[in-house]
Amino acid sequence: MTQSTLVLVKPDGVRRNLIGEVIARCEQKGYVVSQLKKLTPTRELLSQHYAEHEGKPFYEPLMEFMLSGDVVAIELTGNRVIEGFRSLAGPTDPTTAAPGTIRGDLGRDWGTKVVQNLVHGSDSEESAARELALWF
Ligand code: D4T
Repeated sequence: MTQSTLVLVKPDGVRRNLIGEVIARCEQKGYVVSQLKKLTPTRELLSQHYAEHEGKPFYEPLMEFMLSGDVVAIELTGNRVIEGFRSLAGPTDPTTAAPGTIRGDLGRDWGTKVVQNLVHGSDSEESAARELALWF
């Protein structure tokens, strides 16, 4: 069951020159980069991407953060890649994400209103299909 997932290197990852590090971890795990692009996302694209979070206290800071610079969008492919990439990324909070994960090794709390956690990965097949259609 080959799957694809949407991986985003968020503006903090791009600013810190970690695009290659994120891609290297994906490729070393054995997943394949099927599509790749760097872009400045629009508010419209982000509001669709984060529709589930609209109205939450961290929504506006999240939008501002995601609009603060370029993002790299990646279609990553392989068997069970949706759960596989989320395992590589680690949990949302980089302070407690385990060492060995992208967020655990490379992220921390910077005291910002919204957590800056370097990457996004789709959380289900439905999300992956929806998000890949939005970004590619
Ligand atoms: P994404 O979607 O960006 O891969 O992150 P997660 O899957 O790990 O987390 P999410 O969708 O629940 O949250 C999106 C984004 O909002 C930030 N956030 C989230 C936050 O600052 N405070 C919070 O309480 C939550 C839940 C972090 C990621």
